[in-house]
Amino acid sequence: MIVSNRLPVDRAVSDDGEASWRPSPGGLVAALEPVMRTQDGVWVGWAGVADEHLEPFEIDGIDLIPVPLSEQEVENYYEGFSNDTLWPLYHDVIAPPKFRREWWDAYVAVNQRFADEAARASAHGAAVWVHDYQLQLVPKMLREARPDLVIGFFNHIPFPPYGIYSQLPWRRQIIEGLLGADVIGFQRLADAGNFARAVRRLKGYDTRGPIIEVPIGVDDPTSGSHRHVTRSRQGGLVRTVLAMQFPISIDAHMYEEMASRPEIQERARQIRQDLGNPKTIMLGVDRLDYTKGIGHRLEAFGELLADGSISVDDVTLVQVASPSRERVETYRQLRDEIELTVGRINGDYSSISHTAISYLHHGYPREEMVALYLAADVMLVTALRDGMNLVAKEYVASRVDDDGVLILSEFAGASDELRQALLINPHDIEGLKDAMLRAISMPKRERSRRMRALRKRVLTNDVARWSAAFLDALTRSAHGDHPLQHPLGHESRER
Ligand code: GDG
Repeated sequence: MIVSNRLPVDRAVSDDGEASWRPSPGGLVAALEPVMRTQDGVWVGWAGVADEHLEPFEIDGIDLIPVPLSEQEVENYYEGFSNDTLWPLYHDVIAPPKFRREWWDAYVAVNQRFADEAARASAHGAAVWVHDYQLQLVPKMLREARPDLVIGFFNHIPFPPYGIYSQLPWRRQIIEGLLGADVIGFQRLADAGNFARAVRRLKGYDTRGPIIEVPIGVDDPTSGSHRHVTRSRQGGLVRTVLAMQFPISIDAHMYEEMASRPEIQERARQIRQDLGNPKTIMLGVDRLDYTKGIGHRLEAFGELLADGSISVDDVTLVQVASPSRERVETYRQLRDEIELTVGRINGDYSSISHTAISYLHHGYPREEMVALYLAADVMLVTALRDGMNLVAKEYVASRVDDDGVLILSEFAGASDELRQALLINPHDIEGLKDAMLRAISMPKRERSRRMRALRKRVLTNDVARWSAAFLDALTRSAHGDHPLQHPLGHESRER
């Protein structure tokens, strides 16, 4: 069973007013769709429409169980606590997090509803995989209701350093909520380390590498299960929880297959032609989010035009900024800032025949995204903080021609693996400009060499491997066997 804030569907209304459901795009969905289709799964989540009670339904072979949310809960639990408290806090307070007690109350109530729904619908001894920062209290609530379940949790976004995390007025409750899981997955080693530190500081529990020892009877009073109960060095009974990195990936073969289709390659040529066949096309693809560093990238690009290092005759930037969280004020402000900057740069440097920046505030079909990836000579991923960043991996998987240069922020989780990219610090505008110029003039041989190495990595560590590794750790944990060695072959944390 999967439990996530959103079910992997969107409601579509046809011209004659008929409503139906279609699979929706997005990071989590892109990652789990292939797993669920092959594993006879049940998915618990919100269908994305407030104030409606929906019966369970099926889509593409996956059973979906909708959890209802009222309009007020969407405001307080989702837009408020999840996206205006936790999101900025967990992304290094790039924007100031707001701490509102009524948002927290809604977060607790909604987490309880998700836990109740999952407890009701899961078979005896089932494995339940809870996802992301919106549902951090669910593992504990679920364990209390159903001690027979094996519970996994995966955090798709970073887990912040303790100095930042400790600002959260409800920092203890969240840690206790997460510790209800048997396995807690993070994107990066550093995230797992930050979590272990928070556990030590707030709860005083012992951690040994990725193993956390939770004293029995303190946080686990109702557990009738004696799975992985051992004796601690101090002699008390403890439950062990595994908290470590499971870097997420993509369905790389699907991107490869799409990029090999003649009609998508033709569309890529068409895009190049429509842009006036410039020497270099740079591309950014992001949800319009302040964590993605879109402003920093525009600043660097604008300065290169201003100082004459590049000209609109030769280089153009395509920025897809898909609409996101538009009811949250910080996101509205961001949109205004980005669009002001794009307007200024285009006003100053575009000519009648060449546009400096093609700014597209739309969502596109996946086929069009792949065509854009194929058309782009340089891909810009300049996140200020990002759990992983799937776009970087999608670009690489799509480059079946072994060409193209990836500029990648070291603050994105993907930079742990994609070492052959041009790694940058997005705050260092000079460094970013240098990387852009280097990418533009990189010889074909070096581009191919780097891209081949990147592709090998992404095609090997794909999403199937990610979910298999997580589920393997979860299954082993059900048998009281916590692996100390990372299943993907990464080294375990030093003790
Ligand atoms: C979170 C974490 C982590 C975007 N615009 C369109 C579109 N997309 C797709 C991309 C990609 C996905 O959405 C975005 O994934 P990212 O990983 O880049 O970023 P987040 O949305 O912030 O995701 C992140 C991820 O969860 C998974 O764990 O990597 O760090 O923040 O797949 O292609 N897809 C389509 N049209 C668009 O316009 N079809």
